[in-house]
Amino acid sequence: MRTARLTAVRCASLLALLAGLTGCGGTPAGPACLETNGGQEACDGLDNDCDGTTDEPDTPLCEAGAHEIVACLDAACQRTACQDGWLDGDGERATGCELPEACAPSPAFDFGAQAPWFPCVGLGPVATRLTQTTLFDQVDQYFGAEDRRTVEASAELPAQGCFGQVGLLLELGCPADGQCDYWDRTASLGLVPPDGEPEIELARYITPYRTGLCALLDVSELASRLRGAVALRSSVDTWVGPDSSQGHGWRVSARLLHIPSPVAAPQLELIPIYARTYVALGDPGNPVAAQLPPRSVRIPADATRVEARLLATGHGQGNALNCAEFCDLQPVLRVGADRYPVSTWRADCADNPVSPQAGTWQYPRQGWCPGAVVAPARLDVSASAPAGAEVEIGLEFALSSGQEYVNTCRPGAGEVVDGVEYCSGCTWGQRGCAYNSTGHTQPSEDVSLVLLVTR
Ligand SMILES: [Ca+2]
Ligand SMILES: [Ca+2]
Ligand SMILES: [Ca+2]
Repeated sequence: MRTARLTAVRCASLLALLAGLTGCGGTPAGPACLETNGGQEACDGLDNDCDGTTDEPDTPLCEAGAHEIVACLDAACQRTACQDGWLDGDGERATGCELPEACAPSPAFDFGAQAPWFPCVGLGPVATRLTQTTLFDQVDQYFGAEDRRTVEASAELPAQGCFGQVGLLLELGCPADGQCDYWDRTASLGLVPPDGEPEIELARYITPYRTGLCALLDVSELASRLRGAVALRSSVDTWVGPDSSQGHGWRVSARLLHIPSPVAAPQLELIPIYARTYVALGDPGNPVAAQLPPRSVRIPADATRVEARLLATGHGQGNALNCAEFCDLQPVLRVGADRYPVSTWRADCADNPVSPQAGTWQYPRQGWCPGAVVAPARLDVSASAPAGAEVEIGLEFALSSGQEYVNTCRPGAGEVVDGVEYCSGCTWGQRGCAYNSTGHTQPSEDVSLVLLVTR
């Protein structure tokens, strides 16, 4: 309770005061002041506590709604502003400033319209509303006295889950001296889970021969992991560096673009199955299952949909059928007893807008093109992965005809004559079985796999 009661307690004469003849302390008196609102100042145009000031601002007159700044103006409590970072999204006073600024609606961006090359294009009106977070900023990657093939970073992403889309802007440039690696290398950005789970491959791309690229990708399906503090890895499988004669490496930049929407992107539960793994193929003595053991996974009891997100690219040449870079070999996803062949062959490499390049960029390849991002395959496997069930998940590989691939052109597969091993079926007609680092390299598949669970 404020000190003011009837002002009369401090006055000589109550009657005189009521008559308006004299004021307190002998000052000329105005009309009599009677306490109102129990003597508590309120925002009502009255001097409720009779202290001579009406609706004095040093008194908390107005109660603020959610994230509001309010003031008593013209005898009424009014919102003068929303707190920083908040908006009145619904126009309703009762809900206050209920909308985080980051969640204010933005037009959606049509990432799919840029398939299959996903070049960097203007974001149009989307650009004004998105939140950008730098993951890597012109980071040099190379191999040499210092091994910078893999570099790590951390970032703080927006915490709120009100983003309708999450984009990835990837820029691959040449080192400062302009000397890009001469060769096409497999590269990826990985998300490192905090709890020792397998790394989640955010994006994979293949470097162009001796030039850079820029790609804009939709990674919204991973949105549930793209918030708050994250740890990241950038890997480029390069073997050149500052002292090399075939280019000096690469320079990597990447940013995440959180595009707001009151309707958040589905927060899929991600179950990482395989981090990016290099699997040797075509050798019955080294089966895939030994390199990539099947994993048993408990599907959440409230799962309504289970999808697989697979990244797979074939590498190696000079083998039987020129596998696995230049042959139509397929990953086959196994979920329980069911098998899902995935066609990865790309016959469109010659259409790549990242061209011309210095090498054989036009040739079709298994799952990739030089200078292009690798689009993940997304398969609905709900029918094979019922809610609550324990399901075994694995990867196999077969030729698109369904036949098993056996590389007859490999060390140990040939016939030894006078101490020299001779192979058959080699792409170039060569007889030697041994791998080298140029025209005859081990057939292999580079894979990563994550389950996306809708609950
Ligand atoms: Ca007052
Ligand atoms: Ca008042
Ligand atoms: Ca509101």
